[in-house]
Amino acid sequence: MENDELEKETHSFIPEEEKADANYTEENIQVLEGLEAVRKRPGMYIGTTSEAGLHHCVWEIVDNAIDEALAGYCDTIHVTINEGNTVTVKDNGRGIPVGIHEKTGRSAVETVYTILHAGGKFGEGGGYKVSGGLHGVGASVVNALSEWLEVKVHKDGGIYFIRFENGGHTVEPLKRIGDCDDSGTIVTFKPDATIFKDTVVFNYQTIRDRIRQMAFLNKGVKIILCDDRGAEQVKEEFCYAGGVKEYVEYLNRNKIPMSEDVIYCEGKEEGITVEIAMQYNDSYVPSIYSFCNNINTHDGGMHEDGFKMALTRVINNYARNNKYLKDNEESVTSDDCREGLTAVISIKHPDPQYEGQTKGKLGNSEVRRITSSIFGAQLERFLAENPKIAKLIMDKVILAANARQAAKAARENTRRKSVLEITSLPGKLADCASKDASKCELFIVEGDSAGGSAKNGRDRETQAIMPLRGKILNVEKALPKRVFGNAEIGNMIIAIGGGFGSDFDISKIRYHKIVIMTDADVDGSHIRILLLTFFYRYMRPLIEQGYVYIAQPPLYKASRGNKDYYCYNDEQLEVLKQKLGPAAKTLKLQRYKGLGEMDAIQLWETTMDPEKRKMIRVSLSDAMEADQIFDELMGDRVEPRKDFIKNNAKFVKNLDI
Ligand code: 0RA
Repeated sequence: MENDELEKETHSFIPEEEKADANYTEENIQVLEGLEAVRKRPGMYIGTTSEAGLHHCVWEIVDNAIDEALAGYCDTIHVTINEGNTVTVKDNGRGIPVGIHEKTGRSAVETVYTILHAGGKFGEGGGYKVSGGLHGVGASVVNALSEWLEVKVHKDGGIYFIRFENGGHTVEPLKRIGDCDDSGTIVTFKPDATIFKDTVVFNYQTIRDRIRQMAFLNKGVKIILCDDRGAEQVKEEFCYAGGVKEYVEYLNRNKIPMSEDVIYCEGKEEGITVEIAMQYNDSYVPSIYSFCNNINTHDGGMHEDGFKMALTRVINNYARNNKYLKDNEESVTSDDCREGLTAVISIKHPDPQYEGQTKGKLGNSEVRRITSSIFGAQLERFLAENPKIAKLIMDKVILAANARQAAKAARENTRRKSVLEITSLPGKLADCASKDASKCELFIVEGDSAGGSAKNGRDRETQAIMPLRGKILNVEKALPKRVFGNAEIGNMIIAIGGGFGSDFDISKIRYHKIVIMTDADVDGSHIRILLLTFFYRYMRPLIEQGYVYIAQPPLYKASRGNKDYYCYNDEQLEVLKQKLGPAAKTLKLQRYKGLGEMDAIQLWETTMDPEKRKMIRVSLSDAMEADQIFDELMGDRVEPRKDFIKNNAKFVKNLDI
């Protein structure tokens, strides 16, 4: 039928000029005005014309293929970054309809790519667009912002082709260029450099990360990513039969999961699909990621609320029914239930409403009830069927509840104390002279001996020293509860001066650099983990605003004659040896087992002197990244070795041998 219509157009007896006129309807004027509007204000449609906007174009085209997959007609998508910085997205779906569209008098393909509000809703049961993005205008927006764009459709035995240039102007109408026995759609576009002024170069990592996420969120869809720009083709394939379940395993890859099992549930009510996976790990931080129609709802919303409600309700019920909580004990809170929980909540909604300043919050109120009921029922069943895992969960949640109650008691204690002794700073603190917080640094130093060296070596004007006894490293597991019983931590809270928890007031802190200085061994890394976790949980703005640092003491001192070289890692030592050549044999090498082995002058020169020291700033800018960085800092195995190559290069340059 569609082919007949196509025939009609190409072989009609109406003279060419008249035909052009006849087709120059109001709709066609609207078309050009529509695409022109996109070019005038691209930001309205893709947010920005920076690198992010450039990539947004790729997401829009990929979204269309994903929609075809979600409709059940496509299982493989190829995304290729071509030489010359064009991108091709190929799917094996039904192919975009090629027949003449009733309203526009143009082929459906042309209509989709040129009319701003032509969604996927033509043809029977076209279905809704669930992959977020621009709700069906994506194709035309990308076309409007492209130097050129080509579409090939394989459908009903024919290959059809159309090309647009210069912001979506049809070069010539859709035409049949060959035969085929498969079906699908192939779109290639070249972003317009006059629109994307910052860059038109696609970033492989950016595309890879999003494609991987898309594959996690749309289970079973195989997405093959190729980068054909370099001398050697880069090719990666993403396909996850387990969907969000595998996503959670991936997110927990650097953590130690509480149990191998990932709790997974899926359901559909009132046309809304809900998919949730969760797994606890040995950390204290919740990592909950929610999505609606494959878009990250970073400010949560009704699906997240429904999930949290059900989680808290089901855990409390199970705890009471199975005597983990006694009748006279108070219920666990929602926060208690989320400590160390990694979860992915993904829903698909035909008509999502987004709220909030950045539209990152899902507002549809029915979603809360539906998510809560689907997830609640399946979690309840899981706990009943898996009592061993249920026990691990109950123990963890109740530990969190106890810790919270202990913290509350400690807070009340601290408050009472601070009223009485409001001016007294801890005796162990060697404070600095300056009262200008923006210039002041607090070094938290492992061990009294290193603390002594630090006190003697420091710049008294701006550097304060707070030694910590090694003992607190035992609190590793039962963290918050014992933390508050710990005098050292109490001293630290008073020294920093901004309070803690929900009362924490960053405007009151006494130092704008809090530097953790521990030995480069396992104990040192435990203390660092403890302190970081403590700051993250109880003084989070300190980390969020970049006030926390990790000092980098050297690992080796290598001496030759009267020259000393400090090496901060094994790689640097290797570089030094190579640089010295045969003379390396005469090096006297000292491996520092702890900060305590350095005298005051050495500690100042290598680790504390603002002119020479290297420090790592602990930054947790957004939750996703925070999680990753935290993993790196928390992991026993992976030391925070940033920009190793860069540091090394610098090191080599400064060597005057
Ligand atoms: C609407 C209806 C039909 C296919 C599509 C949309 C479709 C759109 C895109 C965009 C990228 N790839 C696509 N694949 C399919 C099916 C109409 C029919 O049954 O012939």
